[in-house]
Amino acid sequence: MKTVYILNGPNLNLLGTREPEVYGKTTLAEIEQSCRDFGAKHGLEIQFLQSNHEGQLIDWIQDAGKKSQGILINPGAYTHTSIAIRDALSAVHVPVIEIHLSNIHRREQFRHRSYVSQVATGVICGLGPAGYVLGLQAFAGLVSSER
Ligand code: CA2
Repeated sequence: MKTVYILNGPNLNLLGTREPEVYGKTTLAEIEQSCRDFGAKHGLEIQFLQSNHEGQLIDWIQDAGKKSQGILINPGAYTHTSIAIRDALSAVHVPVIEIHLSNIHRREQFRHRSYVSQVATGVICGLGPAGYVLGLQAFAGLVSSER
């Protein structure tokens, strides 16, 4: 079975509990469930993880490089600040999809720059929780076309 790591960065554990006008009412647990449902139907094993810590995310990216066929990552605010996460993603030899719930290009200027996009295979943003499953759909194609 093919494995996809779905990594979530800082504060995404708060989804659905605060700022629903920006991020909606869906919780991260509900997003995880829809990813697991999709994975079960399409033969993907899902490793769904969230951390508020940069180093932990980097450790998981390195694990994913060894143990998975793809990474779907919402790096949260580290998107806009972390060269370390960018370098970790750059070092793995699996496709990477960057995802954001909100359209970062419609928001504050400081969110327009992503260090991750340059090393991502693709980027999904602004489509809310549905973006996660869309990312997995892309992976189902990307993964099977590469093996
Ligand atoms: O739109 C996205 O998915 C973001 O990655 C979310 C990050 C933000 O820093 C990025 O610019 C765009 C923030 C995640 C924080 O999520 C919260 C959820 C509820 C309440 C507070 C924060």
